[in-house]
Amino acid sequence: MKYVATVLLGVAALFTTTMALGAADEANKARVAAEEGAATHTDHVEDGTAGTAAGAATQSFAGQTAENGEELAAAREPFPAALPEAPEGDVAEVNLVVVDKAVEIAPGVSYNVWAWGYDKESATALGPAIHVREGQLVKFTITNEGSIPHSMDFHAARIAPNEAFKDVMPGESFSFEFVAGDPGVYMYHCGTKPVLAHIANGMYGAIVVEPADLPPADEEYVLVSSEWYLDSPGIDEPANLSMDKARAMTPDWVTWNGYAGQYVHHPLTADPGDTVRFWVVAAGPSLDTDFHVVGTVFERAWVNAAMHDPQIGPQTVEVPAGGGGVFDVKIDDPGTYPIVSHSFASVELGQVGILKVGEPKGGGSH
Ligand SMILES: [Cu+2]
Repeated sequence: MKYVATVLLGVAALFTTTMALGAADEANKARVAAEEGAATHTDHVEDGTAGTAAGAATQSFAGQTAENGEELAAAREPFPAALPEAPEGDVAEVNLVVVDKAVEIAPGVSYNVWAWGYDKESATALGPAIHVREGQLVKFTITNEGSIPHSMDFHAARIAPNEAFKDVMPGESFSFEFVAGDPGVYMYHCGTKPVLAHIANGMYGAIVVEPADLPPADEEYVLVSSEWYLDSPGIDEPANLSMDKARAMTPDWVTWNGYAGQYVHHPLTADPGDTVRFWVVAAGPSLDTDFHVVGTVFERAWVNAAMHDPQIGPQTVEVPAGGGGVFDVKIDDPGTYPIVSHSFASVELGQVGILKVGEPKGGGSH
């Protein structure tokens, strides 16, 4: 109970002050809250339920950012959230390369990921948002330029996984194709064992399979949630995966599109009265996302990305790990509207962004 109370207090502070995640005092509150959470978890492990070496292995680095983290976050180019164009015609070619590299996942915090990209230079964690139209043939090629085997599992595909989703050795390429026959937004990820490690190291992304008959939207954004489990703070040198923390589901950071609070520093935008569509995937590897936009109600929600039958007017919708959802909001009043998982421990750990509608008055939040 103490942990819950501490998190709620920390979140209240986060929301009533600057919303600038990573600001020193907020980061400190987050760290203290998370350390108490880790302590609670350690007690649990010592009960013998998890059977792993706890203690130092589960020390939390939550909220620990570089001293110049705010400047770094402000200067950094955010992961593109805008839905890219779908290709014309009957075929969508998707060629992704995998490389090992260190990327930033929070202000001044770097981590050794297994990165996806259209080329080595742009590869990062997560992989690029892919947009195809219902009925298109997706011709996919993975090229593994990393140091260990990887693979590709498209949740949008109906295909024998033992053939299509097989491991691809370093230095090799592999192709398969499928018809994008089921509209929605889907997770894609590396399915090589241990899958927990490959997803936790950044090997996921979203593919939008757009149906022909969707009502129009003025702005469309793709948001992928995921959590990060660090074996060090990642400030002086890149962190690697803590498999103990990943198994225990005690993340250090939880992010939209791979970087804590990036759309607080670089808000998503809309004009008053716009219909804004969010294509949301919860990549996990283990946590769900309770999708909520503060200050509004969903105009339409295609729950579980089942595109035939939207719900009208829900406030918060669960997006399960490995699942998706599609959400329309229509906001008339200019302002800054936080985009969160309403499981607020995740906000505390970085899963918050801002939808900036028009030219807001004042600088604060609700
Ligand atoms: Cu992999």
